[in-house]
Amino acid sequence: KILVLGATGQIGAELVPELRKIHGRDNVIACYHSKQPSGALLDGPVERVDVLDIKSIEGAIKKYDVDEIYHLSAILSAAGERNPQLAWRTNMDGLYNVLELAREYKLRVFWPSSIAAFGPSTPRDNTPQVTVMDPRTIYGISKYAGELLARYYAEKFDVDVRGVRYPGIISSEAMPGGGTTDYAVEIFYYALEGKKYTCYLREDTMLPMMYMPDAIKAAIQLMNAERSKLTILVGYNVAAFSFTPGQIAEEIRKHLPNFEVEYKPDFRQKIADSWPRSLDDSLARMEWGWKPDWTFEAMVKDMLERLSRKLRPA
Ligand code: VAH
Repeated sequence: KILVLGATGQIGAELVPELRKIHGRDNVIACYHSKQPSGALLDGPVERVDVLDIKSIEGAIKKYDVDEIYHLSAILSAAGERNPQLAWRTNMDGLYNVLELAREYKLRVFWPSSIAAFGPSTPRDNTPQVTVMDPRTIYGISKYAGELLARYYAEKFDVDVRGVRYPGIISSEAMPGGGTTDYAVEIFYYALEGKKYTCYLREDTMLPMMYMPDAIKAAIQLMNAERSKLTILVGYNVAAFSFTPGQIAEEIRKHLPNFEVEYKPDFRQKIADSWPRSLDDSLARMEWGWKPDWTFEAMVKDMLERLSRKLRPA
């Protein structure tokens, strides 16, 4: 049985249905804490779990006879800067609790890191897998520390934990919550509602991004990989495409010609400027066959099609 912690978040909302298709609806438990599950998540078992309470997670592990955990619960980069103490506890103690239970119950774990683990002195173009890491957000610090802690548990206690460093993720089913890359999802809603979008990043801010179907594929592919072939286990760079707010606005205008965007950078500009513009994901390609399916143009077209169906129900 598989426990998905953080199932009502941006990734969980699409990962749970995909895992249920593969493993069977009743074998994937969608766990939530503050945000109530809705929609497709209710097509199978749901459970309220507090990742800061190890007994709460342990209760779910025993109740469902769990042998695998996808631990997605986290407070993201922008939200974390508004409450760094809560972000550190949620991101670090939550991961620590999951790793301790994985050690005790011999569970397999998927846990994502992020490009937020890089920082201002990291080479920003084609950022290598192994390079200078100096995260400056509490979220990025917790993600880099999480990579070190997870790898320690893998080496010291033989815990089978695996993960990738996700770039910004664009999704049609759930909004991201409190990230720096959220603009790349919000912008589609404004375009489809015929409203001008005020972007909180400069027009030329280049960031690595990925469409959700590819993000889900990366997680499942890595968890299915032959463990002996994985040299770093967690923190694999994975990339699909990079774009700027100006470029995605231009691509949307190919479908919605009158769409307008104005740029009013806020505190998130400094976060974005500390992150890579593009990633080198050759190690993931070499060790477990990573390769994105979606191009930037195909993602924009698919997002507009899916959201227009959602916004104008038949
Ligand atoms: C964020 N969406 O913006 C997340 C992600 C790389 C970005 O970690 O914080």
